[in-house]
Amino acid sequence: MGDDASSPPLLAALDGAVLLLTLNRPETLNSLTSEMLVALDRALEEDAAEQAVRAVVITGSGRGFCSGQDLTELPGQAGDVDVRARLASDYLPVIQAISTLEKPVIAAVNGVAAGAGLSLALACDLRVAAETATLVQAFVRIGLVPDAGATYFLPRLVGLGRAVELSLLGDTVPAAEALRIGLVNQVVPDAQLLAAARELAGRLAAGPRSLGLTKRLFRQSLGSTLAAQFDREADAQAEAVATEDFLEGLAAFSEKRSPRFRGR
Ligand code: T3D
Repeated sequence: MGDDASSPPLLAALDGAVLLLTLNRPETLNSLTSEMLVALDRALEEDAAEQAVRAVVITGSGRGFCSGQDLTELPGQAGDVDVRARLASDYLPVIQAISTLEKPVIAAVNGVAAGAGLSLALACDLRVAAETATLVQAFVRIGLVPDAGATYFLPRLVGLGRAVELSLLGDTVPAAEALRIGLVNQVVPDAQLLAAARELAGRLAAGPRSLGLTKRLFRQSLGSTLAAQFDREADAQAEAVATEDFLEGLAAFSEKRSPRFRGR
């Protein structure tokens, strides 16, 4: 299941202005194969770039969100695979695509997010978790280092001390604890996860073009100085004031009504 034509490794569905991407290898808790990563990259670079799409939700089918790299594809078991090449060719494009897409991307963490599966969730803009979901920096358990952007995003989300602790110990973090330490933004009852993620995505999808510019600014700020950020904010604001959405925002304010943003 998950790898033949009748059951592709990634499902994509458009729900209004929200693109729902479902990792679809439930028998291995949606472990990441090259085929799945290529499909995910294509969906993020092409489908998500469509004008009609204004927010993206990534989730998993079955009881897991994503168990990370498919261990049956690792070197030693599946031939002499070059890990550097695989990370550069399969993982980096996906993580970059999420990060640079100027539309909100939400991870709906329905079950365990482990290893690079957690990295995938960390790269998203917001994380909504089911109350029985768990998150684990699983790399240490098999003698690897955190990868797929985990050492970049994790300390920025939870602080260096907590990031090191989670990565050295590899302990399972329940959803409630993940919420407490800022690893996820929201925890909801399992049965309400997709509805909650869709509602949040729908709200963001109805937002102005400036959401994408805001995302860009925060991404740039991570390695920036205050002075450089002032410049970038000014550039982005110059773009924002030139949008139809800004005019609509002003009109709605003066007419005392809710704005109808169109994402441009
Ligand atoms: O070269 C490179 O690309 C390096 C890059 C590395 C990036 C990484 O992501 S490294 C980390 C890889 N992920 C892991 O190490 C996690 C492995 N999985 C687990 O530790 C556990 O499965 C979980 C903690 C995620 C969940 O545990 P549990 O008890 O809920 O489920 P389970 O019974 O262990 O798993 C269910 C099935 O999924 C099972 O198959 P079976 O026995 O029913 O036939 C299990 O083997 C399979 N599965 C789970 N994770 C993976 C997997 N199969 C392949 N690859 C997996 N990652």
